Amino acid sequence: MSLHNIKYRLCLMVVMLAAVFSLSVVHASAAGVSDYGTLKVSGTKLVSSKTGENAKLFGVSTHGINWDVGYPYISKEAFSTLKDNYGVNAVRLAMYTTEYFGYCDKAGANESQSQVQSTLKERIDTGVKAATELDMYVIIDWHVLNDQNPNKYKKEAKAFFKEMSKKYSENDNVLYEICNEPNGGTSWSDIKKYAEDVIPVIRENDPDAVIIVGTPTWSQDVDIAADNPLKFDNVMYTLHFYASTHKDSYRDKLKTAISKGLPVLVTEYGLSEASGDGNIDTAEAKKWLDMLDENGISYFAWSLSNKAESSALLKAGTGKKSGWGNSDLSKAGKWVFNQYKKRNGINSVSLPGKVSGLKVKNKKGRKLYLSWAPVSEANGYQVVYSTGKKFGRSKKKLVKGTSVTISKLKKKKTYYVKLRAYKKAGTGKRFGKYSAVKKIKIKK
Ligand code: IDC
Repeated sequence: MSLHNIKYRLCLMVVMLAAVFSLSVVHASAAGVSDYGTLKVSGTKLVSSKTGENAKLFGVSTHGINWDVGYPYISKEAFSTLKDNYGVNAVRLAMYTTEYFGYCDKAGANESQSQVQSTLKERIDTGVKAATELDMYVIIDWHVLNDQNPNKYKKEAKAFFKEMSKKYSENDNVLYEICNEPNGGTSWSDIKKYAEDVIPVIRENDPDAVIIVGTPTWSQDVDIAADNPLKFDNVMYTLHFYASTHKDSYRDKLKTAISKGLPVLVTEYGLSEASGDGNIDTAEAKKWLDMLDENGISYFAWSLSNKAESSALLKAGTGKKSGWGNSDLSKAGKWVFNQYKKRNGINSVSLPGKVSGLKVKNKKGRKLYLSWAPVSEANGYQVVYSTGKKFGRSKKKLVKGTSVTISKLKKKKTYYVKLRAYKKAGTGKRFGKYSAVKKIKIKK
């Protein structure tokens, strides 16, 4: 093959790759914080305080944020890939309390305990900020595991949740999970004692945040919690399952809990065995998700990681920290995200058309006036503007009509503006193609 020919083929490949890539970009988003608003618990369900409808979270949990297979995925880029490509609308930040340089027990790191703690709190802050900017919900998870009984570090937990609930008291999108998985014989009454001490600490700063409480035996015994629930509002109880290990008898526990009126949230599930590795069982996982959907229960997949274990959603060892396509996902990841796309119903409507006729004019006082031609069947439009050609650090705005004024722009700066139509679909929105980009300089 001649050199020319090789060059030609390489060019062709690049063009084809670019075409494939552009197909996988942003086209949908599940219902977000701007749709549901603050969440609250009503009966057995998590509901929107705005509309009263059942709020459905299609969630993903990080791996331990203490760990190099977990924290690198705490970013706006990673979360927006989850949101835009798969309709994920919530993330869970799992912070181990003991393992892997845990918050309470650094276990041999070459750092002081308080350095470990401030690093972990910074990671949480990055995650909460990213989720907030992306209109997503976020759970702050106190990941009790090796420490078994949450009472062991109750003092630390109270201080931690006091700080978190103060810091995020204005956030509509933060949920608190106060003990991941009590185990080692920890009883429901032990857990209740812990919860009764920790919940008021959060309530003092954030009176109506949703608080999630773990249940005995690695958060399996929701049936036991249902016999004697806590006396607080806006509390949910967690059930965790790993489909290859936990089957009918565990679904029966859930059935019992629901029949007794317990509000349940699945903050962790996997397709794998309980170890997080081994066989994956999609048939059992499907039974679980069907049951959860029928009962309006939200769920979070464990875990957003490239660790070589079958529960990890990314392909083992993949280097990409965001922007994953199908080939970057593990078997479990492909299955989970495919289910999310089906179950959130976003793809159930056709794409809206591309916006045409965008006009942009300067308006007095550092403002721009935009107008465009309507797209048939659109429920609204998303306007995107930025001072960067490539729309880095862009701002986004949802608009119902076919014109809008955007303000607080920077004097003498050149702005790039584009927009796309959306249709309401399932629990979220489906976006059409972007209009042509307009460029305009803000007059002084
Ligand atoms: C697992 C991780 C694994 C890690 C192990 C111990 O997948 O890489 O080595 O923890 O820290 C849970 C726990 C969750 C477990 C997961 C799979 O909440 O921390 O993660 N699992 O074992 N409960 C049931 C299963």
